[in-house]
Amino acid sequence: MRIDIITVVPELLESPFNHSILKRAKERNLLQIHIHHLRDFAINKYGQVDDTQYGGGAGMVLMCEPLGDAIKKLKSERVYDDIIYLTPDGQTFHQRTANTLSLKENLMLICGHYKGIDQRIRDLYVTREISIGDYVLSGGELAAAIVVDSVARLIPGVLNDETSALTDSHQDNLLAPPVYSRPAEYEGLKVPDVLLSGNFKLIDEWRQDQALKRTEERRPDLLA
Ligand code: 6GU
Repeated sequence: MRIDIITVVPELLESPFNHSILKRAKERNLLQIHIHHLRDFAINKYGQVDDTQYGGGAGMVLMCEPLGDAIKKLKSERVYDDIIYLTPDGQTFHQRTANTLSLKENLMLICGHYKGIDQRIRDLYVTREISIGDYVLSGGELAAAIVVDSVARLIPGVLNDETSALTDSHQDNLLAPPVYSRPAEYEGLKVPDVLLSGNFKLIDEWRQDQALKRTEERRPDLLA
């Protein structure tokens, strides 16, 4: 999978993709990430990429030409399955969205800033608009990092144990059950006996039961 990200703050995206699972995905050539600085497409020598909004009101808008030029250049180089705009007024991101996106070949992510991007860029080029939740971030970059992380780990071959993504929280609308590692007793708290029993049928049942209990307690909305 190839992911192109257009941003006015490329520094924000320097680290998130260079560690742990995403680093491995890139090393195995299962994932390529290319960051594009919108300022390289500025309309003048001052690096201008934003302007005040028509009709008045506070806040700047990322203007048409730089963003349009950046998108057109990338589109001339390959076919994109989705051109995604990260925005608090987009569709809320869910595990099922991550599952869908993990099957794509080429994705383009556009990070908004200030008041967002000119509506005509959305009308002309954007095929999907994503919000990561009902709160406001300063820009789309951290949201883009979250989307990329959740999608990349689902690409076949990225996780060592292929079944491991299937047992994540949210993968079947259930939260994950509790997990334990050594020692068998810590500060007086014991690992549940069933996990030490070696009876994998019982262990499976216990985990299912715990996942259901947790979901009922913490996120009953997932069961509705
Ligand atoms: Cl995608 N962008 C911004 N700026 N704020 C957000 C968001 C995205 N999702 C939730 N809040």
